[in-house]
Amino acid sequence: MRNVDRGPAAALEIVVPAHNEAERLPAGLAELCGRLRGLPVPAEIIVVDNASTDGTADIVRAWRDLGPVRLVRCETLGKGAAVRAGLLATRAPYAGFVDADMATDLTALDRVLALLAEGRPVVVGSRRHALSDVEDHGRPLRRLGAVAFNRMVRDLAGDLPDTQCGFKFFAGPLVRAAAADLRTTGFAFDVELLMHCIRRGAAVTDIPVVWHDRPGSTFSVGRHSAACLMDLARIRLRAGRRPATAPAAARSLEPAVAAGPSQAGRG
Ligand SMILES: Nc1nc2c(ncn2[C@@H]2O[C@H](COP(=O)(O)OP(=O)(O)O)[C@@H](O)[C@H]2O)c(=O)[nH]1
Ligand SMILES: [Mg+2]
Repeated sequence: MRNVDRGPAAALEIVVPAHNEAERLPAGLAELCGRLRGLPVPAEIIVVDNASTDGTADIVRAWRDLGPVRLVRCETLGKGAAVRAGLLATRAPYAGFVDADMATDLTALDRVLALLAEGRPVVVGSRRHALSDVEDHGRPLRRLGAVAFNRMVRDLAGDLPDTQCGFKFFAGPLVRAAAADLRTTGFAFDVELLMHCIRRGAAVTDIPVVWHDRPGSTFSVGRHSAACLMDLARIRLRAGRRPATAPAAARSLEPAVAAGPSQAGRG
């Protein structure tokens, strides 16, 4: 099969973890490829097929003629395991990950790139940023759970109000080192990944996002909450007594910049 001409080496690699995403992935890849074409630097996508049993891998193979997409297979189930495999396969100066449903509006990529180029080592989307525009159709239990979860992990994740947004970007060498240390395979992996970055002295910059409530979420409060709490307990045990936060401010506040055209703030 012919691959598209990849041109110059990618400055940014974006990991998309995908577990049985045959339905959502085509639209997601189309959106992401379209957005990458508008970026000021060459960028590539790495889809991590996370032990899928549907046509996820075939979709990615067919896509290689249409855009700069690589396929990595990860047999260990869990978003954390998939993101880790993808990040460890990156080589670019900047790397990050987004969810297959592209729920976070990709217009934020311009801001991400500008901040990374300025030398900010960790730039993450936050749905709880005062300037974020979050469309969330009544899932009060999940929202409440998210608030409680984020309070519990404040000391580990640099006081970030939203650790779970699937839109995080990093300096490449930093995140490859942090990913190598990552042990959490499930949904709580973001907390451990941020902790490993902060322990290396990196500040976290959170930015506003426009977030769309996309159907087909694979996270279930009922099925995944207990596992997340167990994972948190393990992260704490392994973290030991050392404070997780870097000596300097672990969270670096971004100046007030709007997330996009609509600015109905929800924090
Ligand atoms: N549930 C689940 N999702 C996974 C797994 N591995 C990778 N993923 C991916 O992790 C992302 C989770 O995003 P999503 O399903 O939209 O969950 P959300 O957090 O509710 O928006 C998707 O891209 C999934 O395909 C896994 O083992 N289980
Ligand atoms: Mg989603």
